[in-house]
Amino acid sequence: MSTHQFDVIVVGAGFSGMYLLHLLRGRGLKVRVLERGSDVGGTWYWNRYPGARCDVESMEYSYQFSEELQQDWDWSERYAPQPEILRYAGHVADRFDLRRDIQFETNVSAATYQDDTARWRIETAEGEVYDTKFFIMATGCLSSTNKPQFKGANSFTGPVYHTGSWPHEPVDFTGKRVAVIGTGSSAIQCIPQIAAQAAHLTVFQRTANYAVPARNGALDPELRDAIKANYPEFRAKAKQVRNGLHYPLNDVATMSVSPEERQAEYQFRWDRGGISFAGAFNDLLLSAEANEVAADFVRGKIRETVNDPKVAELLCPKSVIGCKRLCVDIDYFETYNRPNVTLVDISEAPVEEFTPAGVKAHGEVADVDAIVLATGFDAMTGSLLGVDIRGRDGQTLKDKWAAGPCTYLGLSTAGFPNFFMVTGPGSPSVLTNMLPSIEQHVEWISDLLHATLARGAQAVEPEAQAEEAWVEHVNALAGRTLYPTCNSWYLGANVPGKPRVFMPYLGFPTYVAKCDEVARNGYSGFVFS
Ligand code: NA7
Repeated sequence: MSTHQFDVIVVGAGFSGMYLLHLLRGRGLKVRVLERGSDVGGTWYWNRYPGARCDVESMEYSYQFSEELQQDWDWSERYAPQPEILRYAGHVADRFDLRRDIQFETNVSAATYQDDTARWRIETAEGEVYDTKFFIMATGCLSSTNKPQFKGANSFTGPVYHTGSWPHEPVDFTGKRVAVIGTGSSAIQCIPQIAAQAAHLTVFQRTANYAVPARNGALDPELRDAIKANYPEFRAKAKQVRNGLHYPLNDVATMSVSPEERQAEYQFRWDRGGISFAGAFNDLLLSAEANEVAADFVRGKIRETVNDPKVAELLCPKSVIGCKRLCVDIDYFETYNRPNVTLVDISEAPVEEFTPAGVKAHGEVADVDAIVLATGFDAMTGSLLGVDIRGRDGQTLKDKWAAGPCTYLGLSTAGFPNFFMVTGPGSPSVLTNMLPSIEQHVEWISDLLHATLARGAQAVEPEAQAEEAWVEHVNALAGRTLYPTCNSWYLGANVPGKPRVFMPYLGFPTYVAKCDEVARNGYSGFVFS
């Protein structure tokens, strides 16, 4: 068997892998991207469920590394639907001729650092072997589906779908009885669409979720032109905001204004639509009192919208708002007014089992023809630990991270030389607009690769001390907020047995400043050997 030799092997052809390929290839490196899907797009390739759409506005959820690209591409809606984002990814792949260096339908199974040569040996499930100097996981934060092991799972006679690995051909629910398990972001997007098509929809809800209206619609051409007229400035402003998003952040504490002013601010944002609701005041996730006021506003809206008071009460979340990712919905709560929708509360007693006819909870079986698992992902670490990654002296990443992920800057981990992650745990990633975060990571990693080669070094890796300090810093930031108070996937709390550690870094601008400082100081915290 021949071994293919590369300078860089990248795993994943989503937005991270595509930009890595473009940038590193342009800088003269021999790069190969290995991708399990049959085309580019990453999360947008897999999440094809009805209603899938980005919760970041389309004018922001795009690359900015090429002015020509951002000028040429036109989005059709305020929030881009999944098929359009996938077309955009395809357009980028065509435009920069990326596919010739991407190997599709290739599942990386193992990656082993060779101490003697300071190179990585990459193996695929298809039996191929690659030898590379640098190894980069660009596998995304939400790529490994969470499929709970329901008792009797195989006994159900109908199809079972997961929102995160939806079939490529359209699924027709017309005339069908459907169960949806889960009420996270994916469920909140697909429930109204499925309800509109199905004969009956039964939703199994373990935890009620906050959602704010998207107010989606055709993209206003005047707004689009105004942004395009000054795109770089628009992008630069967004980078000053803690989540990298260009939205109005009201730098005022909740309780410092009168109740009337507070209501007016919340209402303004409710009417405006989207996650800028979270920016109504500056202490949403810092003060429990402030949070409760905002939560109460949303609960009031749910009660106004849902006709049946009992159903409305079940849909009213009790937890901290924004602690889990705030969902952006289109007619979600309204859907519960439909006569063909039933809500089953499983907060006290879980789904008991799947039977041949359907889903059993509270001793009763809901007879259905199809089940949709909208049960989320083994987020942030699932895909990284899904590959048997072994660093210096054969240490596995799984062992190293047994008590939770440890990284330096969310990009690298001690004991694993020449190995990098894009949007890894300990980076701002999922708490920001992913595209600018990805671009920042990719450009920073690319510079570090070049600095390594320029020094004639064989390997680069973080110092254990720098990593420990970073992990402490990430935890300390989260500890000052309300984020650790709920069972979110940010903490790994949605996957049984996963260590409870807050994984994303809070604050895009401070993160970027830190990365710049590290680079300016000759990559402080890294060892070149
Ligand atoms: P989420 O947000 O993790 O939601 C998953 C949902 O599935 C959530 O309501 C879970 O309830 C529920 N769930 C998970 N396991 C079970 C079991 N065993 N029984 C019943 N219900 C269960 O994933 P999404 O795909 O919706 O969204 C992920 C991200 O994608 C989102 O944040 C956006 O960034 C895009 P729980 O709340 O854990 O009680």
